[in-house]
Amino acid sequence: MRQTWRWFGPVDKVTVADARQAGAEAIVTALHHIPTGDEWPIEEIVQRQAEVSVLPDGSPSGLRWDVVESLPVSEAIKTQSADWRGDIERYKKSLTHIARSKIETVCYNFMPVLDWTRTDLAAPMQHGGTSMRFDIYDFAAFDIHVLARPSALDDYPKHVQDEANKRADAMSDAQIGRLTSNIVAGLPGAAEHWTIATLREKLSDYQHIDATRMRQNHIDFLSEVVPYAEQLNIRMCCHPDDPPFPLLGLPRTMSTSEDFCTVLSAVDSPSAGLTLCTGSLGARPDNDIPAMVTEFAPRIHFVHLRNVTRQTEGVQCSFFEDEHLEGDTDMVAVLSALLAEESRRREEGCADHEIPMRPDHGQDILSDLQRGAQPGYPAIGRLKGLAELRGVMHALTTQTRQQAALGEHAGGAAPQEMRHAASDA
Ligand code: DNO
Repeated sequence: MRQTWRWFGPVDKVTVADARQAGAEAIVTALHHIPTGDEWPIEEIVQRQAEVSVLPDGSPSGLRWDVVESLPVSEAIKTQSADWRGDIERYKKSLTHIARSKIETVCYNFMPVLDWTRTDLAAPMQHGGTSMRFDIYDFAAFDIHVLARPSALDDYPKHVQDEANKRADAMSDAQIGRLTSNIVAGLPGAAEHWTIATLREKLSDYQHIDATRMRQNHIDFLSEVVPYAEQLNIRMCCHPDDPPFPLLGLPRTMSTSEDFCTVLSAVDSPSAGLTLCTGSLGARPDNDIPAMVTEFAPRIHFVHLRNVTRQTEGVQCSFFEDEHLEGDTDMVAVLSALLAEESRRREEGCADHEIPMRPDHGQDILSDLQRGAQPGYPAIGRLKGLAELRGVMHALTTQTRQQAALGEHAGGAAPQEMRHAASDA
């Protein structure tokens, strides 16, 4: 797999030089300063490519911009309101410019209003570092008491409401302020940043949009954009909802295998695919991620690898971002399935046989605790995650290669998947 690294551009306190030392082979970035819905001018793409390719002393970094994460989809497109058709035209123009710049993979999401959401950005871990958490009780306390959404109570079971009430009573103004800003201000990479007032307005735009309508709007968007992306040789890949369940009464429709199946079979093109994010999908007990890799294999165009530990029962749960090989997802099984898919593609001679992956998020450890990089995107925590994942990939590839060699030595035909892995060597 191609080991990539997310970089937020020149404002990022973790530099391209840091990414290189972490062993990254390519960069994932976006033109985060361009407002959602506007066209990405080719000159700006080219400029960002140049920023990726050189180090501060002017020497080449050896890295290139590999994946766009994200080309955001506007709220107008998600709700099919205002100038959504104009936004689609501008989206296509941006795709044209991205393709001309020789970038082939474009990640996006179709989450309504909020992108990824956490309640705590720096929860203390036993080892002395910090990590991000989503706490369903704190989230409900925000929804019921701070946002004061009229139908909030309908969305939480009684025991969650009771605990949320207690928490809201016990929170200081500073704690309420921090919780509110964590939820509404937008985490790194989020295309939109709200206040309580603008969030309320946005929620009202979704009054008549249920999950079925939301899914259809997504399919309509892809039906317009994907045939065009196909001509440009661009692979679009939708990031799952994070967390993978409805928030604030909004429909989240890219949370499960069934969700992906509905959309990807309605728009059945290799240019419509998914960003397999183990951390997002893993926050739901009913998502079997290794099985999802096998189910969607040819449509996986980009991979985010991280792990979460769920801390409460049920679909709407609390969780924290664990170390990359800890947590509830069997990362070895996920990587094994992904490597098998890469081997299959290689055997078939696919040009895109190597799947770009990145170590998604990281805990803040060591000097991360002083550096103050973007929440979830520290240097050392991600470097550690990438090193661990690289170790697993190396072990799996070596083992399959050795088994295949043994099989050949014994004169027997190597089983199919061994031959796949052997051809990777
Ligand atoms: C969080 C990220 C997401 C992702 C978008 C893709 O860390 O994985 O913000 O970039 O949802 O559109």
